[in-house]
Amino acid sequence: MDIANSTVSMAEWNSLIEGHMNDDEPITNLQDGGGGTYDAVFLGGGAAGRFGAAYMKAMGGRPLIIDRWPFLGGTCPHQACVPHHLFSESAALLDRQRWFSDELFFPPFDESRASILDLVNLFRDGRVTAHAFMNWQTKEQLEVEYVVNAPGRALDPHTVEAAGQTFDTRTVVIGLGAHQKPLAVPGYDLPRVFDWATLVEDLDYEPRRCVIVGGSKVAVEYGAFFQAAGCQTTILSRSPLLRTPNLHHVDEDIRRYVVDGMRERGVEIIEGAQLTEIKGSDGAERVIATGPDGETLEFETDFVFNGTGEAPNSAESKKWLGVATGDNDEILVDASMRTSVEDVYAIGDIIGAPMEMFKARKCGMTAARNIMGEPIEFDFSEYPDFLHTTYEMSWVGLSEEEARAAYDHVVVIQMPPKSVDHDDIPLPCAEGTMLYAFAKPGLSGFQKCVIDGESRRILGCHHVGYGAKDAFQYLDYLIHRPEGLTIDEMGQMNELFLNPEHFIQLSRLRGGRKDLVDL
Ligand code: KPC
Repeated sequence: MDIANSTVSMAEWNSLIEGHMNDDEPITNLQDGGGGTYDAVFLGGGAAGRFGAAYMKAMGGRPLIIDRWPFLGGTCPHQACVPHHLFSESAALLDRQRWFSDELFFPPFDESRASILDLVNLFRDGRVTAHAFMNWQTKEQLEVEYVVNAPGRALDPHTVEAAGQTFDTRTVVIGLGAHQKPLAVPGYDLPRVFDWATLVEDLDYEPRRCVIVGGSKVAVEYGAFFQAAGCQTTILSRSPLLRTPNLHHVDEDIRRYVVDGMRERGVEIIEGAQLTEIKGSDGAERVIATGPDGETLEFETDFVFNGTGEAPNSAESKKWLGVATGDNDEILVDASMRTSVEDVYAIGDIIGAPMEMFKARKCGMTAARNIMGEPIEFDFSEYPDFLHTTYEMSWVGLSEEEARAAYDHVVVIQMPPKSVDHDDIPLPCAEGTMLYAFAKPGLSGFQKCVIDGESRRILGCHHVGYGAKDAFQYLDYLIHRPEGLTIDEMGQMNELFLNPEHFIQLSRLRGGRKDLVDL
């Protein structure tokens, strides 16, 4: 189907995408029928490819995106970030309803109305609108050419095939993403074993008893949601929760607040556990694991969730083009996103961790700029991070432990202060925690700012609550500038009171001292 010369409205895109979800008719948006030479063909129209192509077009280049799905945007709006945010926001609301059941204006909490399936269905029924927007924006506003609902294949670094035609290009940019690795135990493929993708594709019953495997973001985020939605959840983690290799700078106090809070809400967390088998006659019914002391553990279940790591989708690109890959199948690139093969670039999740949105999009931009003759490097070794439990947890820079290992005079400003029991202090409080602050102070969150007492520079910021994530994007930029950000500069900022992380006002309370001390 050729749409190059028609304006497709958002509403029309909705039905066009729905209609093509289960067929393989390509949808083409090509200038000159795809003739001539492109500056880059982006294989994969997820966040990395879409942003790379948009940036290249904006620079005056000619990009082409090819994607196997009938929409652009990739897994984010289809199976990953967007449903995750819907579920996490629901978890936070459910959590508040539970704590305030039959108090104030809250009705008695009715667990029968808290349904994972309802929320999955809500997402499934609504996700096409985000897909429609991606297609509409990319064509009408960004003026980028694309072929969707057709897998692409690189024949060599200058020729790509898709939808029955070949395209000439100066470069190929591979952004084909990653997939969930299956659990490496017998029973991994039984019905009722899910991951973040199959959850939204296949769930057709209300889960009651969940076992999650994994100890990082996905395990914690989905575990908190399942529990809040009334599904009794056990998390089996080899390492302490949130102490996994791909997760850096998690402060121990913050981690404990979050993990203890999950336990208090009923999540069973077993650290040092190793999954050995999933059993069941026509679907997962029992999970067998080895416990921290070598004991055998057994759990009844109707819902196993694989929250372990993902693997890059690099096999085909390796076969087509011979690009070099690393130990985890990631395509190896330099800081300009160049692979081992001349004129071939790789971007996003396919180059390995961190598999985060900022990295995907900036990889795309970096490749585009280099291809367009603007040499630039992208270092993503330091970045702000976040996750959700029934709270939002945000962090950037060094944890207190990391700072103490690297600096002689570390000063910590935190809320609640180290010496005060959280049940005795209704702080921090702001958006989303005001009711907790007044009725259940211990639930009002946790925050910490780590400072080098000598240079007075802020080394790290950590927050559990709601609404602080935005600030951490800017804090990341400020503290990682060559000149950094001092407590004195923080104290000069204009707070929008009550601001969720309270960092500005607390810096102002301490900034007058020449010899900085904890607060
Ligand atoms: C609406 C939204 O930003 C979530 S989907 C993101 C896909 S993309 O814009 O291509 O990074």
